[in-house]
Amino acid sequence: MAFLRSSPPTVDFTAGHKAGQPVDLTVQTVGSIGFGPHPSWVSYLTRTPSGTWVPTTLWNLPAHTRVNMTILQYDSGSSLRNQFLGQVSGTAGGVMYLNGAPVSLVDSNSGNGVGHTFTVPSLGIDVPLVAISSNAKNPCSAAPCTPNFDHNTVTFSFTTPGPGEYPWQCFVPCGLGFLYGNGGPMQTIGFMGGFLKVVA
Ligand SMILES: [Cu+2]
Repeated sequence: MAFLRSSPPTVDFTAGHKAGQPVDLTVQTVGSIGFGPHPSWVSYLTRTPSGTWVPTTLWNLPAHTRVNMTILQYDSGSSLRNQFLGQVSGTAGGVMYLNGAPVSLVDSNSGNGVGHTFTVPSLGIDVPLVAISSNAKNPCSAAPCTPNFDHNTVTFSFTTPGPGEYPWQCFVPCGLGFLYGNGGPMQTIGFMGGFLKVVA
């Protein structure tokens, strides 16, 4: 019951924010978190403004503000079930940068496939996170992962809307061992989904 009642912390990106200034938001995706109540679960983690990695997917963000997002993607992947999710959408310029190169569409049936997506349905944001090879020489096995492990760096920007709570989630059924991959971490806040808590 303690677990059921508990909620992951919210990382605050509004403290000290000056109007008109962008917010830098860095997260990582890992194939297994390696600690806590579900060490084998796939997860996102968030880097706080002071540089600490926290297993959470909840963020306070200022309204009408550009968010410069970096996603460090340490997981392997597969083909998307719905190819529509391979289209980058809702980001500045309609692009993401994959290890520095602009990308607007990912064909997950070629290459390493897609590990996870960062998707905010109500804002039309979708970013497919290209996977590392399933034969990667130096995969990370427990979070927080450090950049010396194999990963892809995905960067993009978007602008927050007015105040409200906007759910986001991964749309890859990445909950291995659960029915159709959609249970466990896919249904648990702090792992493969969370909220943008946009405040005025
Ligand atoms: Cu996922």
